[in-house]
Amino acid sequence: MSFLPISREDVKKRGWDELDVIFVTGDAYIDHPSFGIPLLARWLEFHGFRVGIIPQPDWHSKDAFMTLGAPRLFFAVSAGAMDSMVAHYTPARKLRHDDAYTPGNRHGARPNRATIVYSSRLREAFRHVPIVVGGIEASLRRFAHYDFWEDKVRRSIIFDAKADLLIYGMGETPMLELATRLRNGEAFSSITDIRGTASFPMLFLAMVLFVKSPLSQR
Ligand code: B12
Repeated sequence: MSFLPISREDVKKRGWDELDVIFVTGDAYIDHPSFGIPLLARWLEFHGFRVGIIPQPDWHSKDAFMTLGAPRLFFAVSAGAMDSMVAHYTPARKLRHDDAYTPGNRHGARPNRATIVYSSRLREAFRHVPIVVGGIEASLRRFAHYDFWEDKVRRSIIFDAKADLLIYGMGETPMLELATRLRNGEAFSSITDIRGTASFPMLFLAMVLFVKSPLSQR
């Protein structure tokens, strides 16, 4: 079985002119089912979707995020198998000097808070293409949450990432439903009812209701 496309040449070799879903990840592309991104990409491929992966893009500009063009359905973004802050620092806030999910065990191939950084670059490159975030970094930050690194409560990551949808926990079922419904012609903005997802409008509404409620005055 050949690797999934990571370049335009790979896309052409498969006889495709565009991709349906493009994954962006903070890990190297390791084609093994113990890694969430390749697992989900293979899962969509199995169901007939054309998928590609951009592993560990250089986040200093939008160029690396444009290597596969714009996907027909959406970008799927993850910091990797581990939270990027956990990958970079020990609980004592000391810098880790290696990274097991980077070739050569090298440190520094992903940014801090990679989900936010990658999504922002994608927004810069493709303003109107939907962005779905997932994996452990996004899942644990789906609502307002205590952030150990800044010692403060931060809002849902969906706002900082400027993403359209957040899939939390295991991604297989919600992602397949999302891709299938989009393929069948539903508009992205109307899909707010998939179990295991949190959408931008719903979270925004929840935030406004909370701010106006007596609970927030305590
Ligand atoms: C197996 C495992 C290990 C193994 C890894 C073996 C290997 N080579 O893969 C070993 C024992 C080596 C290990 C080590 C460590 N681990 Co560990 N490990 C796990 C464990 C138990 C399972 C991870 C796994 O393989 N999952 C299977 C994959 C397929 O699932 P997944 O990555 O979660 O992906 C799913 C979803 O997240 C989602 N998804 C993923 N990506 C995306 C992307 C999008 C766009 C979407 C929509 C969805 C999505 O869909 C996927 C499929 O359902 C988890 C706990 C857990 N139950 O998840 C901890 C866990 C990942 N480990 C953790 C930690 C802290 C560590 C260590 C740092 C511990 C230490 N102090 O040394 C080290 C770091 C290793 C390193 N990289 O250097 C933490 C990470 C915490 C965090 N906030 O990031 C976890 C969550 C445990 C915990 N609760 O504390 N670990």
